[in-house]
Amino acid sequence: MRCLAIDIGGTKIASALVENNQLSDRLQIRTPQAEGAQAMHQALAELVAHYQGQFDAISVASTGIINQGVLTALNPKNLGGLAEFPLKESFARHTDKPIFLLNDVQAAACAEYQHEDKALVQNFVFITVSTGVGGGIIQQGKLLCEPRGIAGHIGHTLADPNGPVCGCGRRGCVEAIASGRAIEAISSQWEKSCSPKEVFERYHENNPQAVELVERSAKAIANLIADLVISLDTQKVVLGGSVGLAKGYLACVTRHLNAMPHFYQCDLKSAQYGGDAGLIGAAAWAEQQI
Ligand code: ADP
Ligand code: BMX
Ligand code: ZN
Repeated sequence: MRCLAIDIGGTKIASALVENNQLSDRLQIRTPQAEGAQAMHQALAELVAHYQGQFDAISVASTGIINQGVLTALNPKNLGGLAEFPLKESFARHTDKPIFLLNDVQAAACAEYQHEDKALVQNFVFITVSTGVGGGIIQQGKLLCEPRGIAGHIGHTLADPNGPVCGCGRRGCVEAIASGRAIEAISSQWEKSCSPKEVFERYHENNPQAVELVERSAKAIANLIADLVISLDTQKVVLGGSVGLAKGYLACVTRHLNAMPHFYQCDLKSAQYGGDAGLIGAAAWAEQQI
């Protein structure tokens, strides 16, 4: 099957044709910000038009809680204030082909779990550290996405009861401390303000402000992993997202995790598919549903 895979994140929308885990004609555009639902409809329409006639199905991996074809943002600030969007209907306007949908990080988990030895790893979690912090949980070999698409929203577990208020309305979520947006909220206020990408450049130059900020994010993710291991018997975690994949980040999380008692530790790796995990996982998910 030739699948048009679309990965909608808070910062970028990636798309590609996917067949047997191989990508072709990959495109990337910025996610419309503060421009409302109409701009999102328009962006998606243009994407589908580009691939028209070349796919057997569309599979969408999107940020947000995906339930009954509708995207509900847990943290609307990640989507420029867009709280709800009729994702399936938006695509159905432009195609008669089957449309599959799931959360972006749930999709990434499907992609990365494909190659695990199922006899060795039954409990697996993908964590993305990107615009937000998301998770895809595979428990006893099965992706948790029923009944409401909420499972895996581990970026909204508690990191610090006295931390900043998260865009979801709760105080002290992991996402409000570890995500790209959380890093940017602080680095944009520095005297020499900079982007998260530049924070990592300064981190590698041992700039104390940058080191503190990256350590704060990585420590929250290490604690999140420890909580998963002790509550779900998670055997392996894979990290993705532009912050999760940034040079030095995995090593930093690993150092914090290894400092914990051994019952809280697990195997920790980077996403093999890198920034394409969501696209490949969306296509794999569609194959599984047919
Ligand atoms: P999305 O959330 O749309 O899937 P990304 O995974 O690219 O997109 O994550 C976007 C976040 O990552 C933004 O907060 C951005 O500032 C940050 N970011 C982008 N590139 C880098 C980089 N090279 N190193 C660290 N952070 C980055
Ligand atoms: C947020 C939430 C999750 C998403 C995660 C990572 C929204 C809009 N999104 O926690 O559904 O999986 O961010 O998303 O509430 P990304 O955009 O950073 O890839
Ligand atoms: Zn939150």
